[in-house]
Amino acid sequence: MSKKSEFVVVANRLPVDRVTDGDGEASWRRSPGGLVTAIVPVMQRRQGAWVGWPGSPDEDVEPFEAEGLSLIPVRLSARDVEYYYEGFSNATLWPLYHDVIAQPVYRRSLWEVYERVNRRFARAAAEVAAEGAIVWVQDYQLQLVPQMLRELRPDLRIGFFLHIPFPPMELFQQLPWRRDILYGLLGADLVGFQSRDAASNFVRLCRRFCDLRTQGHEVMVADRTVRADHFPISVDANELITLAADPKVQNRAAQIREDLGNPASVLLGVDRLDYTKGIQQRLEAFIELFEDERLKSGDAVFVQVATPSRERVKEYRILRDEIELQVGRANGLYAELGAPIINYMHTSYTREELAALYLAADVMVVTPLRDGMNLVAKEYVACRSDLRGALLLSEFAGAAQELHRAFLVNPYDIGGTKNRMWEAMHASPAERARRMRSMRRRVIEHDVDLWAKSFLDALENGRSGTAGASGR
Ligand code: ADQ
Repeated sequence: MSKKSEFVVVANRLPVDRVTDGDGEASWRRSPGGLVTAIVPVMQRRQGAWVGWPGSPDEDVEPFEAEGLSLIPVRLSARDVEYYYEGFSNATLWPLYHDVIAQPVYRRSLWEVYERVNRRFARAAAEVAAEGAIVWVQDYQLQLVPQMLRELRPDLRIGFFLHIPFPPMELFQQLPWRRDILYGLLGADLVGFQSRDAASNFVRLCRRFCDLRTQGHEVMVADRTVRADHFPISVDANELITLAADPKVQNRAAQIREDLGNPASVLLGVDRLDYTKGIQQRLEAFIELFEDERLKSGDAVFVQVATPSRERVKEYRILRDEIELQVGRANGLYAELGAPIINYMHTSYTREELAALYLAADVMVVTPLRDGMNLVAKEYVACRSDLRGALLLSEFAGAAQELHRAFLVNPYDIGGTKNRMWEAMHASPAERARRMRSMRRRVIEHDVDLWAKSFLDALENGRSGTAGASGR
């Protein structure tokens, strides 16, 4: 590899998807999503490179340029995908880091592949990074990369950001490879989390399981100081405001309401189909309002959009079946001909269609059992310049730390959720506007640009305990 980069992002996936046109011609298109939108401008300014998996197993892809980015593919075999991605990342770490909502799988064979694949990512990053470059590693699939990279390239300035929660001691303690993960992360100069609690959990665990000295948010490792801090991620508020102001999107929102039969209340859920998102619990609360005869068909419609996700992992298949059974049963009991009480869509939507759905919804229902942040809550708030929507938000979403004026709920408490849902549906326009105005201020001021900038400023300017940072 000849061309070296001053700024390198390392993530499980490359920020582009392969698309094939009508003539069978394949090309790469930038993936949708906040992370990509936030980081791409920074990369363009700094000759950035992005290291990641292109998305199909057993395929060798040469480094290439797309969307003005330098992309460095990492090859994964079908077995790697099964053991490292579906296995250790999504069947071990994901449930463990989300309060053990599902039972984590602890298998040595998964761990071994996780380690091997992390090393491959670290090598690829080491090869492409210029002397003293900034390397920003993303998320739970790559927690060993910081340490592996530091061993290969002590001159680099390494940052790590975890997009999901970081569990407390009582849970993390279960992980047979707990020390390896902690030391993996400690290879970074700065370890970023979504919440203050997550950062504190990490520091406490380093003290307890690695016997390291800590002070406030800093951990002393040999001759270095590693800083742990929180950087709550956000959305591109301007993009969403523009989208929501587009007459095409607004007309589509009106059309959606009409298609739903213009009920008094439209409630909306938008999630990856994941057991952490609390989809069953929120639908249960909604269905009980019919059972209790507080609602009848025509009063309210729930639109649940569930993006297909991780369908090769067993828990996800079971969850899909359970939700589909629940929806079918509820409609069977309470719907009238041509007017289901729950509209369930197992599909992905464009940004325009999502914005139209947000505008059509009187109550946005975001009730995860645990969530690092939850961008859907912030997207909804950004879209509602009209101040007319209400947000029902779980206390267990990172977003609840910032959006205090949402209708907050404990999603495990079905009775409480049901009453709060009712309250949100019947709140006066003045109350909705008051709450929404305050939440919008937060989301607009703390957008995704500020998130990326805060992290990178802290990484570049933060105190470094080592000469390895090469004078930066
Ligand atoms: P996720 O668990 O994927 O992210 P979330 O933050 O809600 O959860 O982001 C989902 C994104 O996908 C949103 O931008 C949303 O608009 C989009 N999306 C969802 N359903 C869609 C659909 N049907 N069609 C199109 N787009 C859809 C992880 C963590 C979160 C954390 C983020 C970012 O679990 O806690 O907020 O990373 O750090």
